[in-house]
Amino acid sequence: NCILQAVVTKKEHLYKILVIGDLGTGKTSIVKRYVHNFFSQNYKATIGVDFALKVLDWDERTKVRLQLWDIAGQERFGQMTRVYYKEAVGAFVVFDLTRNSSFEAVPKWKSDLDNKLVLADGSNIPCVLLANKCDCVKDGLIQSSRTQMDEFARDKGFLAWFETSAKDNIGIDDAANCLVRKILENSEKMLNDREDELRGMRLDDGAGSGAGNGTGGQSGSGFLGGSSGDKKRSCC
Ligand SMILES: Nc1nc2c(ncn2[C@@H]2O[C@H](COP(=O)(O)OP(=O)(O)OP(=O)(O)O)[C@@H](O)[C@H]2O)c(=O)[nH]1
Ligand SMILES: [Mg+2]
Repeated sequence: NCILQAVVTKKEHLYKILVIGDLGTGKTSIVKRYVHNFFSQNYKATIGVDFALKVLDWDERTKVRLQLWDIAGQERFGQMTRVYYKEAVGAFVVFDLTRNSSFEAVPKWKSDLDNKLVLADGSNIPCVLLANKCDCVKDGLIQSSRTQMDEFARDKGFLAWFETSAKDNIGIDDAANCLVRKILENSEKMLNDREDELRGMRLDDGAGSGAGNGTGGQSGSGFLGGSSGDKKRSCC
């Protein structure tokens, strides 16, 4: 009985997540490390898009399936990106710490994303910036660079940024957990907004029908569209 109840009450979510950024920054390597705990030095450019599925037992009541869309860097803000972006609820933008041009491209990837995709409530999808190949930077980033990165990420509307290495398995789980936490928060909020909206509609119906309200305890003031419009950004 207990097992049956646990199965029944477990919430399952399927989320589409994008992995974008310049050619050769390590998108495929990050996905492979995250999903298969595997790394290879060989570079094989992605053509179009690759898919991977990561299943997380988030907590005892929540299972999360992440459908990772690993998009070829060579797609560079083309028409195809719009098709690939559709219905995604979160994203990683990846740059290569050893290649400045890949960092300079970050704002372009971010604005391409924001221009082509918004959530149901009109806000941008949560996006985490990954500074990859940190194993190649001797002693890691210095403090002033970190402060600059904090500012850059905030300024460009990223939820957070992480130093990562697909090679040495650094930062990837933390970055993914940060993104998933925000996505779950967003979907909970959207669900609540929708429930408020439906409740408002029901109350409105009751008031409109004229005859003394049937459902006990509901007072008259039905209100519609209770969306707060408060799009708070936060870092985890
Ligand atoms: N040292 C080091 N090399 C890495 C890391 N991540 C990826 N690489 C190497 O960088 C090269 C490119 O990696 P990919 O994962 O294929 O890059 P990508 O972003 O998927 O490239 P496209 O598919 O062309 O967009 C490969 O040779 C990888 O082995 C890392 O964290 N550290
Ligand atoms: Mg790739």
